[in-house]
Amino acid sequence: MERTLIIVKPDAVQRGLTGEVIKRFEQRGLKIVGMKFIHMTKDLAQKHYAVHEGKPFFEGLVTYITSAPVVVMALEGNNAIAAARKTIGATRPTEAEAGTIRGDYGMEIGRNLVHGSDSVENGELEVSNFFTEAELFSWDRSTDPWII
Ligand code: RTP
Ligand code: MG
Repeated sequence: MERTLIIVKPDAVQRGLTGEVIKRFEQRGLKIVGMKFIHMTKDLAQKHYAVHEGKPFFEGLVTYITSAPVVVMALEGNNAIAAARKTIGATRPTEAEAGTIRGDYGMEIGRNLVHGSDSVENGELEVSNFFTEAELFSWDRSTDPWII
């Protein structure tokens, strides 16, 4: 069972799209195992996006993601990484398919609404960077046998 870290980025929160974004993951069948509303510190943002350090967009990316509160979620499911990234759409919203979050609501690469982990390893690492064990919950969707 994979875990992915989702961030509902500041632009999505400020545009009132938080519920819409959460709804899409929930309806897809991904299970919420952790969720909270936080204002990311610069340290956490630099750690989260460390792989992009030194790139021309890095400073702007850190400024954007720390500019206002975000919703962070740990989602669980079979192939959760790939499923979430399909639901999110391509990094550049103008290249994202209609029907994806970025394809339906985005226009700018620097304001692309949502983050999802890009590998199983990064999913585990990112979830542990944002959540303590006590903030993560294991629970059964016993009323719905169709989604595992
Ligand atoms: P994310 O990590 O935020 O989920 O996005 P991603 O995997 O689709 O894209 P990634 O390559 O990891 O880039 C991280 C974020 O950096 C910004 N970016 N700007 N101006 C540019 O060329 C550029 N490239 C990337 C985007 O906001 C992207 O989400
Ligand atoms: Mg990424």
